[in-house]
Amino acid sequence: MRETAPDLTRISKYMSLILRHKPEVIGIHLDAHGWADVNALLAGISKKYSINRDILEEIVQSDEKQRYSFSEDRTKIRANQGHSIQVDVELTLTEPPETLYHGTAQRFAASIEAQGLLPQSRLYVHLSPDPETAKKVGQRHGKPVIYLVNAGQMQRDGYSFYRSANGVWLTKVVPAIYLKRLEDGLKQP
Ligand code: HQG
Repeated sequence: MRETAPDLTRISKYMSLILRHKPEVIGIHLDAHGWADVNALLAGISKKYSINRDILEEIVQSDEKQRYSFSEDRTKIRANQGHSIQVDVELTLTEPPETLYHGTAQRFAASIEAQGLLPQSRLYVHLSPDPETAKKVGQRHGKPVIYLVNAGQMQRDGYSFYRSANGVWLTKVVPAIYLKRLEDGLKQP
């Protein structure tokens, strides 16, 4: 195991903050498509963490959720999804599978069952392709609860779905009628 591994995680979290939420923390800005200049990003991060082009390449390549992409000429970088700031990362409108999943914490369940899923601070509601991934997402917030999302019916009813470059499903809102709580862990009804 490399000595620097924990630092890479810390730098990656800082990159998520910069590239999804607050580019101003290092005094840079994102363009309309969410791109940041790689050199400006490196200069900004290096005030806090030791980083260079090779380390950045390693973070992008080894990220377990493939959170970041370089532009074709590799002069720019952006987060693939998860933004709270208004950028257009050129998501592809994609036909969803019949069922998608959303993992959340038990304490949000009553509100979700009343209001449906809302994007909260992000631009989209994030949905997972399988219940195991949804469970991990839910666990970030507390005791996990998983919802089945009737994505096929939503699409037939006119809702749009997008798949990010790293395989996360995104949609603007999920009204409560399309949600079904998985009562028993990961067992499907
Ligand atoms: C909840 C991670 C009350 C929602 C993950 C969630 C994901 C409501 C929380 C990505 C609600 C927002 C996004 C309502 C939704 N009432 N609570 N009506 N509607 N909520 O972190 O989906 O590791 O913004 O259930 O893997 O948890 O960062 O969204 O619990 O892909 O790359 O409001 O972030 O990726 O929380 O996670 P978040 P999320 P990264």
